[in-house]
Amino acid sequence: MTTAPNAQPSEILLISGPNLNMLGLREPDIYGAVTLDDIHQRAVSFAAKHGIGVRTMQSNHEGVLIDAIQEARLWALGVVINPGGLTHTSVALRDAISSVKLPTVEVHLSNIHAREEFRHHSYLAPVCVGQVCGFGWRSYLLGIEALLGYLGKLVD
Ligand code: DHK
Repeated sequence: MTTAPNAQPSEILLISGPNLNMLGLREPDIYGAVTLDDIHQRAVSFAAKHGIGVRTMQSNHEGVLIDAIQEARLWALGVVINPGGLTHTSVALRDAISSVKLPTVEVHLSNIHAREEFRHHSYLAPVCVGQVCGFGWRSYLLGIEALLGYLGKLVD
């Protein structure tokens, strides 16, 4: 099947950064017991109810995340990202989000504002539509819901 030349994209990109491949094993008292694969399945089925596809990716490497964001400008409606520890360090990831101008929602499993002071600041938040944190794996679904609402793509 070919895609009409003026077809609108109907997919979003869900990105997870460093150490989030360890979910389920990693400090479950902070990050919960649900694996990233489970979160991805829940994200895909949630978005499908609104007629939207989700491409998922995780990397421990900053440059790979930047490449994914740059490529997403060619096909994605928007981005939901848990940047992991890069939240608090990465000017380059922030610049990638600014460059592509895709609406982006930042998500965190934990409430970063209630943790160590170095986690309170996000380099990405100012270039995102908004931030969801503190709701465990549900932060991902809330972030997707927020992005779809922002895009006017939520189905009642
Ligand atoms: C995940 C991480 O890996 C941390 O470095 C962040 C975030 C918080 C989360 O809560 O999902 O500080």
